Amino acid sequence: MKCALTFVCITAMFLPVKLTAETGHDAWLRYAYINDTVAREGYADLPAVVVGFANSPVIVSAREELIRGFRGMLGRTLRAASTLPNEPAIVLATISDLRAALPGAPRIAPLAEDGFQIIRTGRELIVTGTNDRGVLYGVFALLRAIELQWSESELNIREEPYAPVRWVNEWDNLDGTIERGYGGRSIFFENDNVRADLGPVRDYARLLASLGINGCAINNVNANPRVVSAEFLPQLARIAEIFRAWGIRLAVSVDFSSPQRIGGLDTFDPLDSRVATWWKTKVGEIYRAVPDLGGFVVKADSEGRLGPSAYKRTHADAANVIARALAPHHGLIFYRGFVYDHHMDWRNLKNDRARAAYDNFIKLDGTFADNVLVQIKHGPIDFQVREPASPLFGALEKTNEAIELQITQEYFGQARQVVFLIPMWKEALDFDLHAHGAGTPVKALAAGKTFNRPSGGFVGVSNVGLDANWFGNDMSQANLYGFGRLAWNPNLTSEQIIDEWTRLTFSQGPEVVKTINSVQLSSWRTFENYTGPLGLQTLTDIVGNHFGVAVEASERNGWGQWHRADEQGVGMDRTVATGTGYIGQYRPPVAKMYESLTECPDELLLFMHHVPYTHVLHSGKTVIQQIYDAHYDGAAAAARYVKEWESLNGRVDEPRYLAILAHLQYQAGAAELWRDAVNTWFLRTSGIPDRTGRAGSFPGRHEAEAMKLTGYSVVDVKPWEAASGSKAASCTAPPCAARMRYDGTAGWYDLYVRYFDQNDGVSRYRLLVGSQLIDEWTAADRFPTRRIDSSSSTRRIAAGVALRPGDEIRIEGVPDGPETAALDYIEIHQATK
Ligand code: GCW
Repeated sequence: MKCALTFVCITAMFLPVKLTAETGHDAWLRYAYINDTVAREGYADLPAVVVGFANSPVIVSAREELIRGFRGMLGRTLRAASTLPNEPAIVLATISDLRAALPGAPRIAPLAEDGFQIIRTGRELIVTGTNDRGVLYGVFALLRAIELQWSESELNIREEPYAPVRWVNEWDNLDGTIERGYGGRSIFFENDNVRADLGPVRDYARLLASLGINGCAINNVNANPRVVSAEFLPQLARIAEIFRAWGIRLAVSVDFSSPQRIGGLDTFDPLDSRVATWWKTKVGEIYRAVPDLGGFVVKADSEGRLGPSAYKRTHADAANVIARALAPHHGLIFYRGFVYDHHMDWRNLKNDRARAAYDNFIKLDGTFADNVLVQIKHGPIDFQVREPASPLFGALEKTNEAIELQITQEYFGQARQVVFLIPMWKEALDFDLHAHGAGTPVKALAAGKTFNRPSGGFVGVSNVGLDANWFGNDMSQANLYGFGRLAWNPNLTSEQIIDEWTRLTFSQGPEVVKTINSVQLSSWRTFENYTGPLGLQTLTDIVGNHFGVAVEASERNGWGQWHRADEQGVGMDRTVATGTGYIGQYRPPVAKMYESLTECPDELLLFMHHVPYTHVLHSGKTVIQQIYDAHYDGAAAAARYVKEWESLNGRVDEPRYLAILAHLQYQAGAAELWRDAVNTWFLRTSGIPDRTGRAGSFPGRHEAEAMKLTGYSVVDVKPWEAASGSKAASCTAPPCAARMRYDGTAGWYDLYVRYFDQNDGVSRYRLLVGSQLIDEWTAADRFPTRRIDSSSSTRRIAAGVALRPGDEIRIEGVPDGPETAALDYIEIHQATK
């Protein structure tokens, strides 16, 4: 029924819709009721019965999902049947079952494993696939299409996955913590056992299956060997059973020294026959408990993990001994290419961690068993804000590969900031490495297409936790969604992916879609601008929590994330001519581009070259000016996100609206902190002023250390750029107060208080003008530090305060435990509202 333009209709269009509060737990599978009557009625002709041929757990999941989706989106409960009824039906069947059950059904052209086809015949709606999984994927595609309001005729969909391997890894520890996880504790483990309640695992498996993800390694690559001990296997079997119903194969990370640590042998030498026998027996035992185990992930000789080097054996020796044990069971081993020396001499200008993966693996090409995949991080270092694609993808011709992408935002604000990673991954996936002439993008190499490999694909490090919304930030869910969509079809664009995600996760409302898409799509560039432009890498505390800013944390240590910024210049010289030779690991057309100062793209300049600050970029700006400007641009964009999000008040359900608003407000403050820290560092180090005069000048700012302090003492903050003026006021002898006299003109002002919220107490703050209490708050956020530094630095804005010359502005701090209600500064700005 079309809505004629009557008074009732017009009023109805503008009446605020009461939005149901949401937790984010259903992510993009909310199946929100389609309010648009016309769109909903478009599906009125769809059959009312769903028939699932075969009673396999996957087909049952598919049928139940369809019922759930229809009920939610269309308000109709489909009848479930196991044989064809006397009326039109939605038929769920594999291609072979379909032939038997519905001989008149159209012929389906051959499809790759896990592929599916949806066919609307005059009577039936058929969802078929090469296997049960394909049928399930078809159901999810159908439901997605309905939620996106495709027309009924568009429901004829045929898809095949780009690659056979579409896995996620979880870095969960058996004690329930998660390495680099920001969404709460493990959904799998607790107190060294598998959790009693696996409800969240079921919900997670459903999310993964909706994207076509078909494998999940559930424990940290820094593996506890106990995960494959005899007493643990029945526990793994419980998780495998849940995964099975969603077409997901369970996998585990194993410790390479297991034969010694849990096997009772005195060795784990991969060439020792006792070790080979141990792996065979152990693998047999595991497959008895989990017959469809996907396989193992192995991190060896990396960041302190034991590996084949202990016996002077190669990575191929190591991978193959386990591969031979897995092969009879069709198990795969993902051997991580993340192997490097973290004790490198930083003074040697020829040393280079970026070289490590290639140098370690190239000589082994062709020696790995067919069920080994070398799992390679997308860039040569470690998920930095900007890296080139790893040259190893283009170098291995006779080895299976998988690309490792990091969904969890370890180096991207740890779910406290919005960073949509898909545009970054797309750049890597689409980058042509010229491995076999032109036309060999990373995605084709990783999927095994270029060199016709038996296996290959995509691995995403996801690290979801028990938080209702999985990641600690609803916006971060877009990265898991995007990973899964790209693993299925890397030819999708970032724009397509975010548009689907926003509509499914929030709403079809044009303002919502436009605003969220634009924030997400620009967020990587924004984050790069204030955390590491020009290929500098992320200027974070790389030896600590990877969260706050610490420009020199990368230098003068063995970890090899050097940017070599000093008084004269900045950047790593990785050229063949004068540098580490890393660029020589690329095939000639790519190497030629990176080697040349004039051809190297600006955004990777400092990753490839060491240049003076006055070097002029393609944009016509000098390097130093670009550093300054990028930081101002990034901080301005982050501030805009808050305003843009505020325009959605009332258009997004309140709990998610408020939670995301709080993250964006934090992010805007963090971007400002990074801007000031990095720019001050470069200003001081280079001695070259910002030609716009912004860097180093902070209008309206009053340092806490310059205020009249009682109970507070002034402390040095380290690294020096982490606090404004390098100092903070820390409350050591309460009661504590910091006072200043306002001497500006009378008017309305916003007061920005920058303070430190350590994670070992809940301090309280009060902001007063004269004797009037303006604002009070507690420092109860979760930041990864106990120290007064850039990781604990955050800000509170008291907006719209009337100030008169002579007013006293006072902040009172009440410390709690070791947390000292510390203060950095107050800034007074003209009110914006
Ligand atoms: O990025 C680094 C992380 C480590 C991680 C390692 C890896 C699991 O900081 O926490 O260890 O990479 O990928 O193995």
